Amino acid sequence: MAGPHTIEHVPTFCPLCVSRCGATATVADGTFTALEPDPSHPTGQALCIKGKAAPEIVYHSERLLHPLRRVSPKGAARPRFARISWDEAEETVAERLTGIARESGPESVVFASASPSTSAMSDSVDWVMRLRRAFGSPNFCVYMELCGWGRYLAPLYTFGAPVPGVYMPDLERAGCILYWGYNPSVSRLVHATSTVAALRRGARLVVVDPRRAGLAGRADHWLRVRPGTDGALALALTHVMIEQGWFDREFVGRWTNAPFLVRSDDGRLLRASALGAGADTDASVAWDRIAGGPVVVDRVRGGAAADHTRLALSGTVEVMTVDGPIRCRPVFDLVAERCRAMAPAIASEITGVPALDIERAARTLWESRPLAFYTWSGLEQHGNVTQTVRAIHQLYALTGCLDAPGGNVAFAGVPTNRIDGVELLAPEQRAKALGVAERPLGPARFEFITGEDFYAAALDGRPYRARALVAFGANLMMAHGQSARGRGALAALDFFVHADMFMNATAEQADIVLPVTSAFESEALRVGFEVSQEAQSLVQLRRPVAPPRGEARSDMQIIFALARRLGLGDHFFGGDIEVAWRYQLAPSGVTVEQLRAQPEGVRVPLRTVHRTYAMDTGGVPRGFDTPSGVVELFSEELADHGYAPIPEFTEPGISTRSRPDLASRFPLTLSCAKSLWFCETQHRNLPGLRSRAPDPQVEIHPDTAASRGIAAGDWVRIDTPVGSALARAKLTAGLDPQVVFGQHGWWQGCADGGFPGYPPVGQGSANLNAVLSLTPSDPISGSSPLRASVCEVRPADPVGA
Ligand SMILES: Nc1nc2c(c(=O)[nH]1)N[C@H]1C(S)=C(S)[C@@H](COP(=O)(O)OP(=O)(O)OC[C@H]3O[C@@H](n4cnc5c(=O)[nH]c(N)nc54)[C@H](O)[C@@H]3O)O[C@H]1N2
Ligand SMILES: Nc1nc2c(c(=O)[nH]1)N[C@H]1C(S)=C(S)[C@@H](COP(=O)(O)OP(=O)(O)OC[C@H]3O[C@@H](n4cnc5c(=O)[nH]c(N)nc54)[C@H](O)[C@@H]3O)O[C@H]1N2
Ligand code: SF4
Ligand SMILES: [Mo]
Repeated sequence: MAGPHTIEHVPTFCPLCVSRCGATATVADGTFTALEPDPSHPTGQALCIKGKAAPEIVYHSERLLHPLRRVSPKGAARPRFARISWDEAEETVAERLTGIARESGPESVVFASASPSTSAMSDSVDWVMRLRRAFGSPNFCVYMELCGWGRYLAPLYTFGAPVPGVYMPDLERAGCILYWGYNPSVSRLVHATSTVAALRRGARLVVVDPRRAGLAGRADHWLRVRPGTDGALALALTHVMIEQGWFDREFVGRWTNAPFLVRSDDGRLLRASALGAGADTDASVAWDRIAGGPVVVDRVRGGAAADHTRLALSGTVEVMTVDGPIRCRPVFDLVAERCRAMAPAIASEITGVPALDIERAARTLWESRPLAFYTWSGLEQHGNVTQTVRAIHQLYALTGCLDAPGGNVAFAGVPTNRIDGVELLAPEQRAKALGVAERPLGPARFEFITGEDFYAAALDGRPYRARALVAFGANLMMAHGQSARGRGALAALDFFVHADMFMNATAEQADIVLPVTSAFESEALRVGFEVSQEAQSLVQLRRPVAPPRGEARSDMQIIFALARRLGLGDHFFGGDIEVAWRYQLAPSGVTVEQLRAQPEGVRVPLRTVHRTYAMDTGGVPRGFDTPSGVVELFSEELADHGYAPIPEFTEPGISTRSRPDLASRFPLTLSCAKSLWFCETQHRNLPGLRSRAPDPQVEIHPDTAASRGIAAGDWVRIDTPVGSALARAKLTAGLDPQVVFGQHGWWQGCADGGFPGYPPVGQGSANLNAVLSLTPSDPISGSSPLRASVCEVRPADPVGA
């Protein structure tokens, strides 16, 4: 007979992906049984099916329960591990890392983490950074080049700020929303629900996506771009806006470097020093139309240059310089020319988007202001990403909506102490980041290394050997292109420790594997939920709703314990997590006790401040955090390094157009997108999810399929110049017949549901990344061309037959 039941409802949030949906957990007699949406939470309008399946993660039969040590040689087909104690595991890790750092420098130890957008590593990723920096390594491998570059770091070269990463779309007030290579219906539920609410109140929506996915079906304009040609489309839209005068003259003239003169002799900005003025030598120069002469524009634009309406935006002028007369043109004139070369009729042929649709969309973007935008994976994973997002940032600058209500705004954050240890890494160590020599402006400048650079260092010792890897989650070899090269790189390491809830294809190459609690078994601190001012004002301490499985420990516990063993305890509050949180929270006035007493979270009253660039700071405006203090349509920093200073379009490096030699064998364009049912390479082992999406999928146009003898549901081979991967055909009439869409992340079996696994590489593999290339990567960021390459699709033998 059943005893008395206790049912508890615990306010919490789901940390499984970037949405971080507010939720209520049901705990029945000590067992976590369900997760439901909590509409009182600013991100709690809905939960996706993955969140609802959370208890399956907690109680899964294949969870890692004990620390393990490898007992079979690296590269063995079936790796074997033996159980060890935490003490032995920590001791081994500390001893090996210390030894390797002593012999080869701490930079030879690479740190990695699962992306905080696809895992609960958002709870602890700042502490991983702190550990890495305290240890002395500048090398963090966390998919910056595939996931974050276009949103966080590339925009620094235009805006001096992460737009749209930190300057998020103000969906509650936007008149028009632009989603470019972003499908929140799959990837961030909270943005999807707030977008639907915005559409209900009359906001317009423009979606740029090769697939009619998610909200594209409800958009005023769905622009079906050919994968990887988004830069051309952005320039064409911008052309229409410039031609029609659909741009904010005040903002462009005053707050961007549009009026700055560019010399025709060297293509660089004209400097005051060239005028022989002697004054502010580094300042730029514009052309005063009224006075008919050059005028020095310093950072804050005092004097004659203060009246930006006098400054020319077009035309060619001759300026008398110390080198004689030089013909110059304002930046804006060059921008307009570059865009004119990509007028809709031309762009249409490149992108596949009809010219009329481009013109109409441009009108909506302008007339339905304020415009708020977001870009993501559809743009990040390309060999031309930096120039593409710069072209979009340029378009956005023209609207003048940055930092204005209803545009992209920085919701005020709860004040805290920074804990990522930025002060702990010496500049000379920072300068050793892998890849910084090849791409000085790329992610390595910010201590993020690419998969390609990690593999080159591990395999070829270029520019020095990466000898060890410390990974918190992350399925590196499955997540980067050329998985076989990735596996080789992992096997070549002298030491590899991996912390995870489950064994994965990457962890199989580890020397030590550490069991991690799932997000629902550990306490975690979240400061701000990003998507709105209300969300960003919330601080929540997530409570465990189930006891840790086996001997599993949270990432935080592992990091803090490891820090002590490595002799870095002083940087980690003596190894006491609670003391660390108190330090972090101190400026907020919120206490750990308060958070424990209020599991639904504490709201700190905060207000969004707009147009901070115009704020007065001691008589001068604050400006933008760029070298010139204004938005840089023309980037001198890019020019200094030999890159195009004004956004341009280049055809993807492996496309049917750029590689006619490949086009006959591989006539189709291959891209990919995330699955609604799984996060990245995870979750195929959960019966509740796998039963809904049992097989890897490739979307293909019905005509393209028919001409190859492929019917809906058939097993097919996706052949690329790198190899073959299996998938089942899904016929999608909305696709361009020349374009197919695969899914990455397939390897895991689901024993509890009777679904097969697939080898991560080789015969029978369904791993799309095993057949995608890491190169040719973006010259500025090193991003891989995972979303625009070539393939052929052929019928395959049924899997498991
Ligand atoms: N369900 C689920 N949610 C997730 C994840 C997951 O795996 N599953 N992963 C999380 C992570 S790590 C991330 S980074 C985010 C990503 O979130 P999103 O960026 O929204 O992810 P995707 O759906 O892969 O890509 C967005 C859209 O880009 C389109 N696209 C593909 N190629 C191109 C192109 O060349 N140009 C343009 N314009 N569009 C293109 C795809 O068709 C897709 O609809 O999602 C997070 N949330
Ligand atoms: N072809 C193609 N390739 C892609 C992408 C694509 O769209 N197409 N997307 C790219 C992007 S945007 C990203 S972000 C990467 C994602 O790459 P990863 O971040 O490596 O992706 P996941 O598959 O989510 O792997 C996570 C691993 O971390 C573990 N894990 C989950 N939660 C935790 C936790 O809280 N703690 C610890 N210690 N471990 C945890 C999981 O069990 C799993 O083994 O893939 C990239 N690769
Ligand atoms: S979208 Fe789904 S997986 Fe992501 S946080 Fe929300 S419920 Fe969790
Ligand atoms: Mo990501």
